[in-house]
Amino acid sequence: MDSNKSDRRRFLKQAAALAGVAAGAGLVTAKGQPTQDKHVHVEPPRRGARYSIDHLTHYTPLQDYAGIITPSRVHFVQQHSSEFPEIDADEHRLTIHGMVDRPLSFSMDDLKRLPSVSRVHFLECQGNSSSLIHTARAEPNMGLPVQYIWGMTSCSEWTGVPLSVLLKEAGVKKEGSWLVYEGADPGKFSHTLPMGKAMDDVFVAYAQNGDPVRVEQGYPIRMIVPGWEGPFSVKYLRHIKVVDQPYHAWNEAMNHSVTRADVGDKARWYHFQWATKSVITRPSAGMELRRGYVQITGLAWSGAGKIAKVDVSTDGGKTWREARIDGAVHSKAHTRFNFDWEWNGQETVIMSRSTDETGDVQPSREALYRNWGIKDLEHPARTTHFNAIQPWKIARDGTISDVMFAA
Ligand SMILES: Nc1nc2c(c(=O)[nH]1)N[C@H]1C(S)=C(S)[C@@H](COP(=O)(O)O)O[C@H]1N2
Ligand SMILES: [Mo]
Repeated sequence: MDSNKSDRRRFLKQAAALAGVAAGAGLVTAKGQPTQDKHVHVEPPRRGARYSIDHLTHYTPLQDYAGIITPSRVHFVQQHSSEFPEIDADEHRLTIHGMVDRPLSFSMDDLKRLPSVSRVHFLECQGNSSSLIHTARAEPNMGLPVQYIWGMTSCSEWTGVPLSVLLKEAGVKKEGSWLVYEGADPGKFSHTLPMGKAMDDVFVAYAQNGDPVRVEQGYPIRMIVPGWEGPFSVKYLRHIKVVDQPYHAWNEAMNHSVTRADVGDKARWYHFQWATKSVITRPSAGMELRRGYVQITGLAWSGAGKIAKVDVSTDGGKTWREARIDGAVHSKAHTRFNFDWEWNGQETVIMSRSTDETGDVQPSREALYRNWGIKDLEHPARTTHFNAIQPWKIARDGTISDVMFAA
């Protein structure tokens, strides 16, 4: 072991030994956090609008910002409680227990002394862009279709401590093959994670775009599970238990599993990694187009890695041309694409199709349903993990509409 490594080990040991002692002052409290900017974000928090339990939802206005970083104040929100927990960061602890050699408890100060990483990653709710939303009626103040259908994804630069650092410090026992972990919100939102992913690129984030993690996003700490569906990224993270089997936490069993007729109505269990997706954010439904030059712009992403290319069709999918990627391409992150177009005033349909670095291509709705072995809209499988190509129809008068289920 080189001296640098052994220094670091000693440092980690000291940090762990500090655990349990109240950390110093100076951390921002929940009250000091920025709130939603009403000018940009049009929707106030709503209760139980689409779920049977208390639920707070905000959709990101994907059409209203540039580049790939979602301004923190308009990050989407999926919160399974009637209000956000107000946590005193000075008192907050993260414990690791279960099948470990040394159960540990970290204060925020302990965590900030440990080696950190800053990574740009998207988060996306398992229900984002699902056919359920395409066929639901918009409620007042939900914004344009690209916002309320696609806006349960956002992308931030997150900073925190690799989970592998914490788990190695605790010493995972041989039989420890899964984690089950819990947030400090009233519903104790919990999730399961296989050890392989936990040791790979998962981290415990305390910063979002340079600021402390926003209250709505899990202040003071949340799990970031890059590329996997939203519920894995537990907010207000409090306990991590190392276990030897997957758990079916409430959210996984009730909210996140999908039954399939072709396997005797058994659940497929929950999904893990997002497949590749893309959407044209401008021009999109609800906007009006003028003849002549049009910049088509949008976002593409994949849970499997980097975006390799994005193709755009301006003739309803008959022909495709490659879009320009603009700015940085991060792994498991939103990627900006632009495409120059001349609209001649004729009726047409525009759409984007992403390909990721593994060669996976975003499917049409028909191809997706074929893959899933389902035929129709009424099937429950349609409600999660939807990644079909989004067609926007342009009428001769320049109005634009969503034709996912009408084309
Ligand atoms: N503690 C806690 N973590 C949670 C949730 C929650 O309600 N409570 N919602 C989950 C779901 S369903 C999603 S999609 C993401 C949303 O993260 P966001 O609200 O920061 O956008 O957080 C996940 N983590
Ligand atoms: Mo979600």
